[in-house]
Amino acid sequence: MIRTVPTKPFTDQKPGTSGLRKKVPEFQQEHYAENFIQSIFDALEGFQGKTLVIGGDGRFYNREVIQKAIAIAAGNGFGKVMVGQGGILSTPAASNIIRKYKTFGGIILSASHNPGGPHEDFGIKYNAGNGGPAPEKITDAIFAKSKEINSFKIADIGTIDIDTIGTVKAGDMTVEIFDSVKDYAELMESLFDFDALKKLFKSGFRLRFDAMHAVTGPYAKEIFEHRLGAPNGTCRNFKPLPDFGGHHPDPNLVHAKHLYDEMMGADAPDFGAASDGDGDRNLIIGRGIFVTPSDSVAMLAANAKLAPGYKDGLKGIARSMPTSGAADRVAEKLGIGIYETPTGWKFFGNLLDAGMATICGEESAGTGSNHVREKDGLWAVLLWLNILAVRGESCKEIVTEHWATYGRNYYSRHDYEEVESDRANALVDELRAKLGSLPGTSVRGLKITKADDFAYHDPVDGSVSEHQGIRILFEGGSRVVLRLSGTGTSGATLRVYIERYEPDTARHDLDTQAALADLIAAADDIAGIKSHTGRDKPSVIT
Ligand code: VG1
Ligand code: CO
Repeated sequence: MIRTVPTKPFTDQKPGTSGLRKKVPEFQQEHYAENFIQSIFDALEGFQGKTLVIGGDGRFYNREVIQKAIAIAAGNGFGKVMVGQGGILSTPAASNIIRKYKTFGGIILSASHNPGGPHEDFGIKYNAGNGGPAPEKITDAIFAKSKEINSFKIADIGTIDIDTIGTVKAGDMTVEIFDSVKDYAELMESLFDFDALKKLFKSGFRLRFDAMHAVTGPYAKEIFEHRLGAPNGTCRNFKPLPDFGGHHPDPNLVHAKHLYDEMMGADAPDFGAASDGDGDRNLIIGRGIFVTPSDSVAMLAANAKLAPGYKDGLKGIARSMPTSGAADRVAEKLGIGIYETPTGWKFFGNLLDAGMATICGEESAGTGSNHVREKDGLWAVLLWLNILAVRGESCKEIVTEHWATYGRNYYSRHDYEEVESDRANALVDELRAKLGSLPGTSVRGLKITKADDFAYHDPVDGSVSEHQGIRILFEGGSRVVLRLSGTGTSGATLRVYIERYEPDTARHDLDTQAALADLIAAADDIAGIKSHTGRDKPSVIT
């Protein structure tokens, strides 16, 4: 039986770059999750009788919302839902399932790298039939629907057993519970030289992969240890936990410091990597060298041809605007297109669908390709491994050689988290107001050549996205970018991105923060970061 349950709008449901993210207690309010799921369906058309994919990163409240999503999908007339076993699907795996089985779309439950648990974060997002995050047109429509919602439709189907693989009926709808890992592992096998990787591990190559008690654990175990023969113990923290073991499943130098320390230690493995809550981000650390995500996308693009899936070369590279320009130099050398998009994976979708870009990347540890429509943590690790296997060199050798060829882009991001929203907005407003007066002036001896508020003109559909981050460009290719995060769940997060290009090989082994010190000081002079935020230093430096 299908019930129409009266409800009223929860007006703060603005889905950002990655759907709706809120603290668990907010999601636990009566009808809150139901409202948002119904708003998604209200914003869509033509799904009657079609298939919806449902899965999540296993965080606290995942299983409850999976049940709600199944029942509301049945209430709204979907013909079938495909649910990852145990409610588990990494974000890239979900994207793959949506594409591979030509489904209508999918609902992914995750708050990515944010912590999980009864008082931590939860999230819901919708991915369209191309497997990618819903474009702004759809997220705006979802928001509009969430403002006027007055009921949701739910089928009384009881609790579905999501742990047993198989197909059951739920009212008029079919529910298929499938192996969360198999299709994804097959996709990876189709892209990379698994024989070469097996040989690499057989020769004694040591990988350390930290799943951070998040969703990639089962994927990494299957691929690295079972299919590629890496020794048992290669994968650490591989059991997904609802609270990620009490840690932030954020693969950066702060939250994966133990991995960094191990990789810099005396008995470091050859290669270290980690992934985030929902499996779309990656951290890459070679023995004795951390690879910044901006460098990683450039290096993967430069060497992609060495992997079977990319042997014919790349169509183009796309990077988000705050990501360093390292990839631009690779694109130039390869003679292929380079595209600069706003922050957030959804902006890559059109370029990938149109065959204009093959590899995409963001400074926030997201790298991926046209194999799915999300960034993909394990994909990045496997491409690195494939490159290491073919070149027979260490990660450090590959990185230093890359810098020698292209120059080095020193790069860092400073985050000021949980700043009062009014203060963060005041900073941005004041900065915006003076952008016109900056070019031609010098700060700390650095000459500003250009200052603007980034607007993106999508070359495929012509849509325009404005106010995507303030850029201050200096002579010589240095740059400071400031923007407010769209994914935080309390207060505002100010992100300051700092970049300096260094062509001189003799100056490629400086400490990053030292190499950027004058730009960091200049950014504060220009934007009044300390005075506006009331902080004397960033909360996170990556
Ligand atoms: C952050 C990152 C951005 C990324 C987004 C989603 O956004 O900066 O690059 O696409 O998170 O990542 P923001 O607005 O907080 O800066 V995750 O791993 O959700 O999917
Ligand atoms: Co993520």
